[in-house]
Amino acid sequence: MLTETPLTEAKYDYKTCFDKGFDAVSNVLAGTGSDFPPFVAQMSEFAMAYQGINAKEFFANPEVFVEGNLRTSAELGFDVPDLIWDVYDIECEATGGKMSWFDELSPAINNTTPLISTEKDLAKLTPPDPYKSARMPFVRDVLHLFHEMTGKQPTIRFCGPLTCVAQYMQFEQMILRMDEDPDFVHKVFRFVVEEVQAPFINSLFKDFPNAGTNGSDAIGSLPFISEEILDEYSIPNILKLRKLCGDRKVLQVDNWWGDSFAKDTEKYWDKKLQATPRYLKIQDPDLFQVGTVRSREYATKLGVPLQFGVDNHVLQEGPEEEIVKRIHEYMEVGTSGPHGDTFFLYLCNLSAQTPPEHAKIAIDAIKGWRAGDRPYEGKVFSGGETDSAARSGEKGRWMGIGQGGDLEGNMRVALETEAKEGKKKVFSDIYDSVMEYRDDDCAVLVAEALDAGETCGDILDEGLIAAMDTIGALFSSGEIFVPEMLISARAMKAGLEILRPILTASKEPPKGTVIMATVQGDLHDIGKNLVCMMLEGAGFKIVDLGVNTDPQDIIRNAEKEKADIVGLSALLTTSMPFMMLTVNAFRDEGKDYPIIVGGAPVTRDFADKIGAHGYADNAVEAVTLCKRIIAEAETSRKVAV
Ligand code: B1M
Repeated sequence: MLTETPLTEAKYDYKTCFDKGFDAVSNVLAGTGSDFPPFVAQMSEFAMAYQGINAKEFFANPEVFVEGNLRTSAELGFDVPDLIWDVYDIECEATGGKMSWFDELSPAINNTTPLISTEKDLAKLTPPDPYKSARMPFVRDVLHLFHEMTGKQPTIRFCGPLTCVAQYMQFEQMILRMDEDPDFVHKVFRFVVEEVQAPFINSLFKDFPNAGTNGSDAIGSLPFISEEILDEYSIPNILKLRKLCGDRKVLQVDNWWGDSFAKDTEKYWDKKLQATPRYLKIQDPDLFQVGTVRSREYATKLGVPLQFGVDNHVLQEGPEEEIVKRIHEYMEVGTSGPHGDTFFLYLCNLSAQTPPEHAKIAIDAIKGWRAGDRPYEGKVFSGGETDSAARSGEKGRWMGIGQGGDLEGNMRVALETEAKEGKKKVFSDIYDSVMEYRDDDCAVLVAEALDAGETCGDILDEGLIAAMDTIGALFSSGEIFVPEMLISARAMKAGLEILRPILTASKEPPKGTVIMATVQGDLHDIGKNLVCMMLEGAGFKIVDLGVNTDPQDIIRNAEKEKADIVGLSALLTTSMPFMMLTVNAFRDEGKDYPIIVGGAPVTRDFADKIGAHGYADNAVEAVTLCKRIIAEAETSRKVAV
């Protein structure tokens, strides 16, 4: 239940109760070593829920935000409080980005209509005023209050440049424009870094010259981007921002994932150290995949301080034993070797849904280990074949990648050879144009195939769909990343555009119509969009309702489009209940559509529990599932006739 005046007067001395923790963290970062390994936690949403505060107040009222975080940290015994507001939004919001606010979840940019799509949009934008625009003053007030209440230097939080540009341009648009018009994307980076971020951060440094900083970079990691994008856009802009902010070494961006996807993990860590020179941070799910021992060895070799991050899902879902095991291993391996006294632990992240008991179990596990209680001493669970343990429940690797690689050797060559075997040249040329991301060629080849008398159905099945099948398999196996998938889908769409008028005129039906939506309260759409692309590539008509979608809107559109299937995606545990509400709304109104669900936190069990018709772990499975549903409907129609 949310209360209106949630906080009672403070009973903790915030000026002293975190002293030991602050000392330990600064000794770790200085490389001088700490008597005990401290921990830090991303925990603002957890604090909001724990204190029973409405998000609209928590993320807008500096007093409530700071007090809520400090009180929760003191009450639960955190080593240090770590105040992280909705860092992904501040810069874009202050430039005019549209925000969505919720009651029980941090606010977020809704970039369904992005702020920057064209040169004209960019030219129209006025840089924000760091002292006046939107919630930039909220951030300043939070830092001042934190300093007043704790007597400690605050940490200036900001959005990593690449994620920040994605907020202005929308992720897919940013990736596609990097391929089509890199100069334009570089211009957007220049605007964001030079005219928005640097002035904002420097204005905060004016008030707190000795503050620390940290940039959050959700999208700045593999497999959302490729190593080439990292090298061309991400790292240079982090370095530029550092330069523009007085060349301070503390200017850092530390929350990359993707270590387990890198071709050369140690080289990836070298790159991470450019973004965060003072320490190496490796977090789950990648840490569990790559292994703590290998990570520790690398940090020891370089003599850099090390941070290990425990997965949000483990902290949230438990079970208790998994939380304790994970923390104990990370503490033990992290503190081993000659540089073991420059290790700290990270709890990433305690969400609004993390039960307080789990937070307490985690903190007790850390403190118990420090006190010498070590039931798992000498045991290492990470880095082995048990990678599914990186996720709770039945799910495999992150975003469904890494489950399809059952071919030996070069999977791409094997799949391409198989797909093209015995194919007419015209179809294998179309196939190749998609595989090689050649949009213009794809459109020309499809037109030529039509002129040569090939049917739309054959062009789809033998050329475009066959290529998207291969792309899906390569994505599942981790051989290609999200950018390649987006770019190949663009080539496939160029071919599809040539067929579209003929398909419409001939009334040749698509394989089925699928309504797709990210559910209410949720603004994540990268996974949903990939599912849409794969389905479109498989010959389905897609009606994409976007993000944060009201159940009644979904019903209305399902009716209007005479949908064969309704697809719901969710990335937040907080938005999963809206999946259930949507399924219930269909049921209550007697609308019997097959509803399929997916998204990282969604499981088959959950799908069954809420009465969804189907569940898919990833985009490739979603295509198989939709094909099956259509085939079953076809069979029962025939039986009925
Ligand atoms: Co957010 N975020 N995020 N985020 N974000 C997560 C999901 C989180 C796990 C990070 C963390 O804390 N470790 C966490 C959720 C915690 C929880 O709920 N337990 C989280 C949070 C909390 C938040 C905010 C509240 C801010 C914050 O971090 N405190 C805020 C919320 C905004 C809101 O929605 N209201 C927020 C914001 C953002 C950004 C805007 C910065 C950005 C989203 C950009 C965008 O989508 N346009 C973002 C991102 C990128 C992430 C991470 C890094 C990646 C998510 C993603 O795109 N995955 C994520 C952490 C992580 O995973 N490392 C995180 C890639 C995508 C391809 O995978 O969507 O799973 P996925 O799709 C797969 C399958 O699941 C499946 O197919 C896809 C391809 O194979 N699939 C379906 C998906 N939908 C399907 C539907 C189907 C079938 C299959 O049938 C219909």
